[in-house]
Amino acid sequence: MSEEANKKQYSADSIQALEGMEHVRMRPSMYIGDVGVRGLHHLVYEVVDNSIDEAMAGYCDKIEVTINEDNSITTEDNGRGIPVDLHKKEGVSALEVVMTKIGAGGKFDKDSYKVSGGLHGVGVSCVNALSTRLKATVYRDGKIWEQEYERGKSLYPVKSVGESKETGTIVTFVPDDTIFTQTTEYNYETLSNRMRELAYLNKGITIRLTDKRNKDEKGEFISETFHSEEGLKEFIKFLDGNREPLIQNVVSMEGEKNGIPVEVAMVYNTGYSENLHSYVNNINTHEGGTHLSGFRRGLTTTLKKYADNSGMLDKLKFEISGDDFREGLTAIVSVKVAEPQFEGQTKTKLGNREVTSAVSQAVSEMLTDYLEENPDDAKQIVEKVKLAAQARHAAAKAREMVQRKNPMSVGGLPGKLSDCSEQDPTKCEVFLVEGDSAGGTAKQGRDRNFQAILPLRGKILNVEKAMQHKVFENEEIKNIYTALGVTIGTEEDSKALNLDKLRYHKVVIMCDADVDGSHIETLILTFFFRYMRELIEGGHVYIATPPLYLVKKGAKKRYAWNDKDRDAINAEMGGGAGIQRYKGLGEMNAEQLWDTTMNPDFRKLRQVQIDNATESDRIFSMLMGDEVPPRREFIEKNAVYANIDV
Ligand code: 0RA
Repeated sequence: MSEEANKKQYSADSIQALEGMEHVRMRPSMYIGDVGVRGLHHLVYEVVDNSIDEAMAGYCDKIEVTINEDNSITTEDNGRGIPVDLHKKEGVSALEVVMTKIGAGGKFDKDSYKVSGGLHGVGVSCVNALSTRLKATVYRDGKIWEQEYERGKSLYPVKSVGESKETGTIVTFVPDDTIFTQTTEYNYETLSNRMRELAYLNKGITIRLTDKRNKDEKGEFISETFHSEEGLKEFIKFLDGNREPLIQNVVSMEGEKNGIPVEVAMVYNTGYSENLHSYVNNINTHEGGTHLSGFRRGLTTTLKKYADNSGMLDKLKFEISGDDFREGLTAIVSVKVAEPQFEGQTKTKLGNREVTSAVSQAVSEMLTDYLEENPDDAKQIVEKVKLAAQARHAAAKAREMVQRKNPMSVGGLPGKLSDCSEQDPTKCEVFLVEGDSAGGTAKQGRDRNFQAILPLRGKILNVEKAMQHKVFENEEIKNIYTALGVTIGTEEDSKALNLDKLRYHKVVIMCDADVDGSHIETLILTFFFRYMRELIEGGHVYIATPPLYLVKKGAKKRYAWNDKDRDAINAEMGGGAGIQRYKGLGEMNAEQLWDTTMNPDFRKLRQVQIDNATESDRIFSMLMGDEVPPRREFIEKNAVYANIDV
């Protein structure tokens, strides 16, 4: 190429690079999912993923993440350091290319083993584009190198600022508040859960998280160090620690099948729910996919074969179904796939066909060995499967009853439901209200055009501790199902939910603002989480927040949702206002309830989101399970539910 052509080529490429970075700023959601709390935290995961890649390639074993006082983030690792030599095509340092070119990603060498790379796999340049400032410091080739950027543009060429024998990369970034307009404040708990998860998924690495915004009693910064020697085996003990084990051992395996690294760990508990967690390249695949199918297949065939040979099921009069093998099962499946295909609504379902048989084989081998070596455990498991099959049989009957029309009500809807007149589900809301009396007030106060009311009598069943057929037989739960218009259960998966006919796109839980109210709220959320998770994931579940106080002076009346607002309003009114503390919904009249809690123009609805499904599972099993001490400890520590982010 002539020098002229060369120049032209270079500037053309750099324009493209610029466009790439501009595009990230123009359409950030395309790269990091959203620009809310999730997207903000995603920036950290993106950088840490690169460090994890280094660790998986065998070059790094320490990662430090720091939330700085100003909510900027610093990550530091002891990997090889981002290369700083001249990038021939771009004519600048490789570091600059990695930081400022979209799609340059991490490794240039196609053969290098790269399987991580974040949910969207967009690379650090994306973090750079979405930060007002970023500074990269690289320890490599005996020197310390540095470059800084402003909204993705380098401020000066990479320079050497000192000498060092160490290797590694330090990145500090300030999220751009013109992009993350909702908030730029990091949540320690959210980052802590993710770092813990990463440490379990990548054993041997030490990850330290420090929060420089807060100090503990000893005057030291809040900090945690995560490290796991046994990986998934320890992860599952952490996850299932609040449930009573059926067998004492963790069944686990780690290996490679058809070139795909597979890790599996499973335990059985005495409960009735099935808790499967699956990961692809450290990403939680909520929607499952081929690796999970492989796990199910391997589990079912192996256990079925064992059970048939044992003769323990000889007297059973009906077929065992796949579900029966998974009652009381908690399992984690983690695979590393070089070119993962993600499908599904939230792009968290693995599509790669070849993975199914790899996982299925791995599970069969692992389980066959285990059952042979542990006949007592094997017997316990088969007994449990048998019980599950019998219970399922009963549940199927109960479900038939739910779906058959209830003669007590009109048009198959529960008699207690006060429906709205609007028929378009996207415009409709249903309030699940604690108690008949508050239900009555809500019924008077609502806008009957689009708001329906379903009163619930007292506490609904704790589904965490109940067998499936008890859940389907429960009166209040039946009412919820039928009111929402969803169908539940199919042949192969009794928990599959059909949301096509969802009658209301907003489902609002409205309880008293007291201990009982929050308990009922948790019971309903547990039910949704275990049996209708898609409803939460679809963004349909909300929590109403009634005010805590009425502040009154003369003809002036204002509501307050917390103590601070109460005092501020009182001060605004010149002090000495009368203050009424609402203990429950029942103390408000219809008009007040409408004004404060139901009127879309003024109410404060909180949308329920699942931030980290694995951690949410652990929390629900703790909140609603048998073990009292961890629950008390948790409730004392957290006024709100940590990861069931409401
Ligand atoms: C490009 C190539 C190589 C490593 C990295 C990037 C890298 C990126 C980050 C981001 C945070 N920490 C990181 N560590 C490394 C390969 C380096 C080589 O071949 O020597």
